[in-house]
Amino acid sequence: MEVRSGKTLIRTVLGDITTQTTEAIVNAANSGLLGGGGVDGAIHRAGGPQIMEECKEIRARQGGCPTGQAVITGGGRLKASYVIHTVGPVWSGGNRQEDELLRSAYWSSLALAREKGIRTISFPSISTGVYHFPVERAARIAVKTVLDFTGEHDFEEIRFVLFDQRTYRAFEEAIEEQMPA
Ligand code: AR6
Repeated sequence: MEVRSGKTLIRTVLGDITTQTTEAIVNAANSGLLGGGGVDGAIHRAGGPQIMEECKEIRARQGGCPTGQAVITGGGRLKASYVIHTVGPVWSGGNRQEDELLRSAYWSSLALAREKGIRTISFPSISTGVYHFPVERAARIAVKTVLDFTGEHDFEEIRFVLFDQRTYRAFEEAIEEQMPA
């Protein structure tokens, strides 16, 4: 589906984020920045070792990436020129600032992209895999954060790339809910 928020095109796509042609793709990383499973593993496999080299430099410089924040590397062999690595919260019942930290992961990624002059960006569904954040709740937060950000700043396109039908539906429903026709 495609909608507009101000000048920004917001799209949902069912698919694999590693093949997207937006200038940047976002990685659902962990604070250590040393790779892992899920979308993180897929991005490092597809992008090759250069991305990990840059992650290690960031680790050496600043000791990783706290939950809710974001860092940027090149895209290695990916079509995307940049990977923005953000760290979503691990779900532990909802009383440990999980909502705020998830919002912050999306917001920090968008702020960093804007700082770098990036105009098109793809997001996966942060925290809803290994980190077990409930997907409908996460989708509402993701969409709200993108709508709030694009209320202040334009992108050309912000794309949500969802890996399975249930997640795809959750994002579509969140958009329908928050952008009544
Ligand atoms: N393209 C798009 N989405 C994908 C892809 C892909 N190629 N592969 C998986 N997903 P997860 P998290 C979806 O677990 O919950 C890692 O080990 C997946 O189906 O990747 O934030 C990191 O190193 C789900 O909908 O991220 C961290 O330790 C979504 O991406 C930890 O997992 C997020 O699932 C982060 O966990």
